Amino acid sequence: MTAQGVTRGEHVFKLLVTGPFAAGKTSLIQAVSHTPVVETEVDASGCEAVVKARTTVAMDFGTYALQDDDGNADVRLLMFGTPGQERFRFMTDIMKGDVDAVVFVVDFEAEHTHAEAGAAMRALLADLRVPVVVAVNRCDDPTDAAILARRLGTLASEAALPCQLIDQTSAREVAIEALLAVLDRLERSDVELLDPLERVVALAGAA
Ligand SMILES: Nc1nc2c(ncn2[C@@H]2O[C@H](COP(=O)(O)OP(=O)(O)OP(=O)(O)O)[C@@H](O)[C@H]2O)c(=O)[nH]1
Ligand SMILES: [Mg+2]
Repeated sequence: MTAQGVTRGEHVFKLLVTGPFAAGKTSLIQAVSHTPVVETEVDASGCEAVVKARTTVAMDFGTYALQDDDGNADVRLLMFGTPGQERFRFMTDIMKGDVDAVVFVVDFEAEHTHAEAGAAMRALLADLRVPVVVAVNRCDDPTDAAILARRLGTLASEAALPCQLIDQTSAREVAIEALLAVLDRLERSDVELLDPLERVVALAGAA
């Protein structure tokens, strides 16, 4: 188990937020983080600059905490976002240690990225063997999101969410889905949590 209790009763999980260039990884972390986001965006150059003005060159870091009724943080997600450009792929290798779940972000409308995204996602999951949540950005239809996720290579049991990652509520749903995937895996592997799953699900509903 990679989760560590930082204070009594607190659980900390590490999420790796990754996916193709311009999929919406930084947007997700910016939308949900409860702490100022550490980001490493610089002006894009070459053909990337046509797609968007700024691009991540090292990592994004943000946090998301779920609190109980007394305002104590019971669960904290540490979200590490990778760059999307191929030339920075080594950053993913640096950041993927001790990950509890992967949030794989893909832009539904950027069809030209999907084949390569699928290959990268499958390789990553074969290596890490952790739960994945596919965040299908710029998509409103759960069926479309599920079909794309299956095409990328997920199992039917793995979560695929349609989302608009510039929207806080939508991005939060993705973060909570990732937490539920982590907890589900912990339950299946009989790793003891101090608090039962039901409590965290209730907290997620109240967030
Ligand atoms: N309309 C719309 N735009 C979005 C949405 N999510 C992200 N964007 C925009 O898409 C662009 C790319 O988003 P980023 O979050 O920078 O993408 P990224 O995956 O971090 O990109 P790299 O780090 O360069 O790989 C930005 O201009 C965002 O504002 C969305 O849900 N709807
Ligand atoms: Mg980025």
